[in-house]
Amino acid sequence: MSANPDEQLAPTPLDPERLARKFPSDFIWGVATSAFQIEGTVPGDGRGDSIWDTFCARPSVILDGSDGREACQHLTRWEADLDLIASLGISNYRFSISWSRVQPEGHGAWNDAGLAFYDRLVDGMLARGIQPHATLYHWDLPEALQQLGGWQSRETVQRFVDYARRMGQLLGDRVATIATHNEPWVVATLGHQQGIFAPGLRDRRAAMQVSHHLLLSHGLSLSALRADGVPAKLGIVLNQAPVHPATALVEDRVKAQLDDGELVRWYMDPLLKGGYPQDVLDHLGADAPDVQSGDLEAIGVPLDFLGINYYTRNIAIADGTYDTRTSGLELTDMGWEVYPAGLTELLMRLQRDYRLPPVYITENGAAYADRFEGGAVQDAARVGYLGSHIQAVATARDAGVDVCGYFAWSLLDNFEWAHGYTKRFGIVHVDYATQARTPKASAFWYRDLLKAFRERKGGIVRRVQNREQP
Ligand code: IFM
Repeated sequence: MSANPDEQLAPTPLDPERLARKFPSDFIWGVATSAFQIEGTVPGDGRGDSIWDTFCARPSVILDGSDGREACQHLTRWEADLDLIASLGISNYRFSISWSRVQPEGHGAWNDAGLAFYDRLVDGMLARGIQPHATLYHWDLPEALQQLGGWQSRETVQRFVDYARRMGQLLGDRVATIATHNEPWVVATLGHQQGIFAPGLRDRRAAMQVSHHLLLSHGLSLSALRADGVPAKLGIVLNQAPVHPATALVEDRVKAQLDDGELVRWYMDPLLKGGYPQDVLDHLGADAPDVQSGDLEAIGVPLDFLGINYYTRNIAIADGTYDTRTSGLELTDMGWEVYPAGLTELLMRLQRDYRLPPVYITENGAAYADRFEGGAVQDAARVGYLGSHIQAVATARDAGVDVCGYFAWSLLDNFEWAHGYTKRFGIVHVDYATQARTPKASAFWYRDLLKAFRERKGGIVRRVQNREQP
């Protein structure tokens, strides 16, 4: 198998048996969701509002005017949802904990009903042979903390460490992994600079301070969880992509370098190289964050794993006019290019530039305008997307990148943030009127891949050998 990403532009075989043979026996396969996107609320459940509740209440910020109150009603349907995961032969489930469900104000009193929910959820997974993978923060800060300054305030860092430790006590000996943050770039940039996600600020200085506080809270939590003896593997999840200049013009190449700095190196460098990239600091000038003595050492604490979420490549163009519709590539319903070669390219680049811990692809998937017909969804495009990206992971592994697992995004159609319920990422269709779940063709294809993986003969048995622990 060639490690040349360009060769993946050719159509890839989707045959589950052929694909399954490309992965070692200890590779893990899963599906992912997040709390706000699926849980919904039940009156009297004791949960406090999060910044996403507040944000959704603003006019015109969510495409269909919806919010997270109904979502997939996972809060009451979680047992059937776990049965569904098990019935598809999926043995790893990545979920997130709603901070304001377990601690309504983000400090002070704990909500027993919320703690009990995650306690039962994790036991429910284990009873079904599903390994739990918990994420502590998937964007839903308790609104009460936002009122105190949110992630702009250094106080929130300590509140997060307290919350992480409580979750470590509750679940740390039963979950396989704990990720502190999901996609801190999104929280900082979309939430605080572009204002299109909660809390809806448009302030670059604030965004960069938030990014630093997110990373600091990650590092301090990891150290605290380790000091507490939590046995779960600990890490963080970043959204990453290769950034390609739209043209060979020097201004587009300069823009690509800067975009790469803000998306990839701004997060990877402090986590794995001990400092923020100088070119981005220079570009930010007075908007660079306040970094106190000892912060960078705290952020750089060793990771047990790094989660990478990949959906598409990024295109950089100095005048801001790039339109994916002119790319000639297949697009998903988000308007994102289907570009599996970018996943191989990204992984190989990270391997080259950093001493990586074991890597999991913690999210990968696609929204399509699925048609529910005759009681089924024939989502061949999603099967193609998943197959080509799983192949891209195999190619990166062959090139020596220690990718140990893959989680499809998402188990269920769900609340897609500013797009509301208009975009469907699930391998399982959700009828929001009835809450009926119907596995799509992609769910059956994934089930067949995992079955072939379990039963395969002559597959790879060794892991890649060149892992360098930090
Ligand atoms: O739905 C989101 C998820 O919450 C975070 N990563 C990207 C997904 C698709 O936009």
